[in-house]
Amino acid sequence: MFVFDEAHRKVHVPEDRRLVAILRRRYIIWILIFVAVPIALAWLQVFLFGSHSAPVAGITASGPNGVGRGFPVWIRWTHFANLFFLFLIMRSGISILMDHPRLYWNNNCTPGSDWLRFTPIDVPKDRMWTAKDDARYISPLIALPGYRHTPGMGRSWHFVTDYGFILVGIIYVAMLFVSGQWPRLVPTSWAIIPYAWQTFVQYATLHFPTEPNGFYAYNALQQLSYFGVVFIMAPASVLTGIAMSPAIDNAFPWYPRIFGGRQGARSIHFLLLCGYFAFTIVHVSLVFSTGALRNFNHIVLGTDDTRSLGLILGCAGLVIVFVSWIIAYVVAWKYPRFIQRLHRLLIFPLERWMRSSARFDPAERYTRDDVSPYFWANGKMPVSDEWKRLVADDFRAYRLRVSGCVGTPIDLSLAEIRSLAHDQHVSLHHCIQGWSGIAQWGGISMQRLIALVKPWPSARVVEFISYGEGTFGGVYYDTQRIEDVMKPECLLAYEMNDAALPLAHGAPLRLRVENQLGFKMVKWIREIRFVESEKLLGQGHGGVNEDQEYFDLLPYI
Ligand SMILES: Nc1nc2c(c(=O)[nH]1)N[C@H]1C(S)=C(S)[C@@H](COP(=O)(O)O)O[C@H]1N2
Ligand SMILES: [Mo]
Repeated sequence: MFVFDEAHRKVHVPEDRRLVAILRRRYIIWILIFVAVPIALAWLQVFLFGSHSAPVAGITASGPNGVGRGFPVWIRWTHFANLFFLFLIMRSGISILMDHPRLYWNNNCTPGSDWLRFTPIDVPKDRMWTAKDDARYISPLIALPGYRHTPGMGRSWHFVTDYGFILVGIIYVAMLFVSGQWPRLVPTSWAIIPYAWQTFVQYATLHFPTEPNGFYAYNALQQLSYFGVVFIMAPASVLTGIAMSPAIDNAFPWYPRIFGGRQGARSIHFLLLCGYFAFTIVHVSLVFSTGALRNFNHIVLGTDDTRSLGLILGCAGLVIVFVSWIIAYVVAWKYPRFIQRLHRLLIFPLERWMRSSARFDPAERYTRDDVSPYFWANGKMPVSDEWKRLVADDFRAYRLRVSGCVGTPIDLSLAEIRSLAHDQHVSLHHCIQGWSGIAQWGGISMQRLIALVKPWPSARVVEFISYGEGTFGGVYYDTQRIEDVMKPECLLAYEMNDAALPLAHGAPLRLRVENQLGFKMVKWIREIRFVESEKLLGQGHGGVNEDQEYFDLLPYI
């Protein structure tokens, strides 16, 4: 196991490691209805009409090309590759989920409005309780990279393996159609529904249906569930994943609404995880209970016999999958920079395109009525004496310095900044941890500030330096590319929901940059500097979170 230093142990291995799942009663009832009612109906049907063993089999055997090709090599390898990637994705997804262990159907994430949570803690009302305080511990046996508050590495792994999953999916579906094997999965007649029901009745009443030989065709329920996983669940996972992107949501507000908003998409994304998990359990149980040797030979060797070679090689494949989890764990903790860089490399073309295309400019038009009643606060309040003096004096002595590679450095009081401009917008905030919230922000747009200071052409990056500290100490700072701060809605905010910016939310000044994740929006800004490259700052990765926690440099997604 990996050994942490003191600071990391406090964050990643807390004393309180309780993990509970609390589902609202209403949803327990819904689940019972969804599970129990069909089972009850199945029993009722058998009780009233007796059990029928037909007609469960074989409707897939009569596809247009006739089926009977068995499992060619591409099915067998994509099956394995899919298993390999899907499990890494599920494991890293669980790490990310635990960083905000609550699921909602509303964009606001108001405590108490969660439909499911994985924490025993009710959000305290009498003291500050940040989203980071709320993160839960998860064992690295279950999640990648596991422990508490590891969303940076979790995301890098999740995204790197996403490419594998999507590529395998595209190859598989393309081959399915090219080879004419698609009638195995795609129903061609509505008759499949009553057939699938009959099959379900048999399973539900503990009668195993007569199986068609799975090498050539599936029973109706099996076909429908494979169809569902490949053609509904997998695309839905990708689409709901995209709906959690700050750049997409603030450029195309209609898109997350398809899924019931940003948190609806997140909840569905989670339910799909549950779906894959449930599918895997049922699938594996049936593989073993309906002739393990033959089934393994089908999918591993592509032969229809009962040698034991398929089972042996199949188990070796499972060992490879298992070893991949251990390797992923070691890489996450020993070589996190490698996986952070790989993620950056893979996503860079997409990010560069999103940055350069005006289509992805934040354009969200929420209204004052949409503002969230509760807005999670995050991060560590500054503790320095300098800061405390400023607060005591209500920021009258505050000066914002803007300097570096600029033609006209400036040094302004808060009153001067307020008198310069009052730009305003209502936007949906996305934290890397998974929560969101809508607020109205007022301040001076970065476009105006840039016009004032006239950066040199060599200045490519803007550094925002805070009075506060990072999770593991050191000054909290982050950077933006000039192109991004020139986009609409990028503000230095001094107001939130028409009132002076509250201390917890970054007084006297904080950045708003609506096409990116929350950690880029430095609060309690002390100073702004224009520089040539983020590589010159800190450890060179673009911000305190990027340096210490392996967050992404350009989190548009
Ligand atoms: N100085 C400083 N700024 C910070 C942080 C921090 O820890 N310190 N946290 C960031 C994160 S992770 C988020 S999600 C937003 C949260 O803003 P809020 O507290 O107003 O919700 O602030 C960002 N700015
Ligand atoms: Mo965040």
